Amino acid sequence: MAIPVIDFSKINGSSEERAKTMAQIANGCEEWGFFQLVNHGISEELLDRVKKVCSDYFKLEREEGFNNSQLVKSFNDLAEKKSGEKLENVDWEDVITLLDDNEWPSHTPGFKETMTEYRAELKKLAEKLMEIMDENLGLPKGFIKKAFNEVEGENEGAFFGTKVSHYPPCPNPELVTGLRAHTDAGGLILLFQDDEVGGLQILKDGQWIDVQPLKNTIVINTGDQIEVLSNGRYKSTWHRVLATSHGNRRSIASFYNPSLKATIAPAPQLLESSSTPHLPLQPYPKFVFGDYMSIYVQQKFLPKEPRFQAVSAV
Ligand SMILES: O=C(O)CCC(=O)C(=O)O
Ligand SMILES: [Fe+2]
Repeated sequence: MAIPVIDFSKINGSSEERAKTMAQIANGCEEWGFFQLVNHGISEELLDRVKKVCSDYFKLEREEGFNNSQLVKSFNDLAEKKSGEKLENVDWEDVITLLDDNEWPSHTPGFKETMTEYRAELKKLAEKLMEIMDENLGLPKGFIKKAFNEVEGENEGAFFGTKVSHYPPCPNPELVTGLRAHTDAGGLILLFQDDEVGGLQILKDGQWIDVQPLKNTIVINTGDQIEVLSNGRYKSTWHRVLATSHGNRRSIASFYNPSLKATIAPAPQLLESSSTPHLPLQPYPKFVFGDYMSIYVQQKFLPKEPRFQAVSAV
């Protein structure tokens, strides 16, 4: 079993090709919560530069710090004991999050320029995909974007962040997780994962299955806010990253999330059984996204349902 791989260029093809691609994306959203795009329109030349600057950045500015970190010390202590005990409540990863106005790493040539260009491209791709989801869900064009960007009729701007992660080789990968299992809090996530070193898995029908590395594809998944907005038609999917003993896995996840001030609720058009065949047993709440995030930071690695309940009580 492998997650769907979709040729995104066909969305601009003949009307049959477009309809088929729309249906593939609908299936990816409804049945998997994850799919991979090939021919997504981001140039190979840009992707090659992104890979280079991110790997250079880790080598030049992060690797030494990672090797001397408390995480690695605790891990080595535990591994020496040979008790078989796992290192809990931590992730074997090194992370930096980029926004447009962050302080940029200064010792890696081309990092800021390349990542700024990459982020702009990915944001456009996210907005295209959200329009496709609008159409597939029977919502007016621009509905999801508006829900994420607007606060009381004013454009507040969605939150668009990019998380650059490295999962360095781990001498005893059975004793720690690369990134513990979770669903993503936000809206749409666009992941550029390593060409070769795997480790990302999703939970599908009770089984963990690999998100197979495919060179220069973009993996798409939907977060908790799309689940709420779609009234449960598009569920956020559990995923995790396994640590590996070989290779330094690079992954770059861009998150198109609501503004922290945006109000999120199921779309009114999707509240009826005519539009949503499997109406949720427990109705989804209406809340301000910032309140959801306050709960999420405490409960990221726990099931989402208690988060939905907790935020409805805020
Ligand atoms: O590194 C990956 O492949 C996944 C990262 C991820 O799931 C996350 O940052 O939420
Ligand atoms: Fe995630």
